[in-house]
Amino acid sequence: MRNWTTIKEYKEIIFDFYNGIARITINRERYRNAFTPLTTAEMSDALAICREHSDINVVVLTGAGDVAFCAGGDMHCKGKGGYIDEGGVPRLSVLDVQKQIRSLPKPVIAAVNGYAIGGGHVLHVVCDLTIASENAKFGQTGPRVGSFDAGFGSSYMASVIGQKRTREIWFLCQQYTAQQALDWGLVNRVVPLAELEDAYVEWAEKMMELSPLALRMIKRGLNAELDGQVGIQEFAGDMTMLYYNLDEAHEGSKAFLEKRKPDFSKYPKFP
Ligand code: S0N
Repeated sequence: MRNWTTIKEYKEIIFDFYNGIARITINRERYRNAFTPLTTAEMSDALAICREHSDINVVVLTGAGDVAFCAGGDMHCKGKGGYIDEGGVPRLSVLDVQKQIRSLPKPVIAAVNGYAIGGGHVLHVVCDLTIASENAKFGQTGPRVGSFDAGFGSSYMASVIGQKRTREIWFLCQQYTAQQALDWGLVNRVVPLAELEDAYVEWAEKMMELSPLALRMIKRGLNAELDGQVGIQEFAGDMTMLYYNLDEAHEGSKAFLEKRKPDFSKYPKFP
């Protein structure tokens, strides 16, 4: 038994912490952890905290209970223009959560503890690593229930498992077992449900022994290849952050403030 402590109280997610790991648990077991606009707003808030806090090294995304990871958008909220929030505004805010997961400069593990369906399936796809329990089931249902995700839910999935398999998942709307998902490279590892927490804590702790900056740059590079100008912007942002750690970067601004010509000649130019 690990002692997870609450980071912040929410209504539809649990956000807790253990030994450098922040865990976001979608807490709507009654509806197979389908997300509402409030759930996604809370997830966005929690992910922003994960970005800011330097004592958080790895993030885990999972679902409450032992039946579902996430069954996608809550169809009770679906209205004209999106999922209707408490103020009556239609939203597609799970897309913001997807972007936050991909741009978070820390590894995100999806711990899939049951059904990962529809928008819930896409959530695990955009995570860096997926560990599934043996009872997990995977699939898209959009074309059956009147929705689709032609963004990361299709194009990024295709870069993970290939075009043919992605088309099969979307065009047939079938469910796949954890073993099938492992065979396709859709998940990294399958464990008994009772061992899921041990498995993601073990992987998180392994990653925490490695250079966080190295992992961050690898994530940025893998994203940049697929994300065009946005990916390059994020990659370049991190390069600028590193550059600002060099004396060379400060010579320019120091010279400006001292009203002299900058002297960059003393800084190394490696071949
Ligand atoms: C997950 C399934 C297979 C589980 O089956 P099981 O174990 O037999 O349970 P059920 O009896 O079916 O369910 C238990 C209760 O939970 C309710 N429920 C389940 N899923 C949902 C849901 N998605 N919305 C609302 N309620 C849900 C059931 O109704 C049941 O309630 P009661 O007891 O009152 O009958 C099975 O439940 C299943 O197939 N669920 C539906 C899964 C599905 O089709 N999900 C897709 C939903 N749509 C999306 O995710 C769209 C994607 C999307 O949202 C998006 C896409 C692009 C851009 C933006 C967005 C965005 O959302 O923002």
